[in-house]
Amino acid sequence: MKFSIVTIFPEMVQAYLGASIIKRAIQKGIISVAVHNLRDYTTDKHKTVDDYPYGGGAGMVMKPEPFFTIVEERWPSKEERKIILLSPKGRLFGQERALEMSREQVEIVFLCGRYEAIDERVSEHLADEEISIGDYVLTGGELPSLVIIDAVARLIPGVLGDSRSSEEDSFSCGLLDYPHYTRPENFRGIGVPDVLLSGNHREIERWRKKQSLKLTMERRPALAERHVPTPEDEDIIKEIKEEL
Ligand code: ABV
Repeated sequence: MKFSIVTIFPEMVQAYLGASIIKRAIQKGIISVAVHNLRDYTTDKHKTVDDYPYGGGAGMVMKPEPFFTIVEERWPSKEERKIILLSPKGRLFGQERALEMSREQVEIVFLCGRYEAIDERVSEHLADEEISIGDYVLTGGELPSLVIIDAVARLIPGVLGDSRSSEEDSFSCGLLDYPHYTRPENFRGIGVPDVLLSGNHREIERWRKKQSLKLTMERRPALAERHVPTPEDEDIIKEIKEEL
């Protein structure tokens, strides 16, 4: 899967891409991430990427030309690209969108803005989609791009080791993850739930499912509502409610 990031701070994203699982996925050739400096697509001697806002007001606005120039030069065919603009105004990114993107056949290009804003013509006439990673305002689209690449990459077969499947983590089944423990069995007087030491795998699976359901109901009621329970889940949910 091919990703590109367009930014005025290539070094910010290169640092993250050069470590751990994403680094290995790139080395293995499962994903590629090309990082492009937006300033290389300016035409004036000062490499200007921003200007004052029409209508006045505080802050600067990123100019449309460098974004249009790089896209038209590097990804001229609309059929072979998906242009994503990161913005707090975008549609909210989540695990479902990550899974869809992991099956995407065309190159995904992230346009990162800085300063207060990007000229509206970029979102209206160049981007295919505007995406936000959450309801908070960041200083630029670089972290959101990396967040999305990270969430998408780990869903592509071969990126995580075979021992680590993405099918069991929080959200993949629509529920929060259950609690995990490792050695020692007694840490500063704090033990491990007996059931995990019992060797009874059916009981362990049931306990884990109950913990997941309970935590999701407590912390993320909207997520819990969307979960479609199996007959065994129904039984566990009844038990949780009786314990309240
Ligand atoms: C993109 N904040 S996405 C550019 N939540 C600047 C700020 C920003 C994004 C988000």
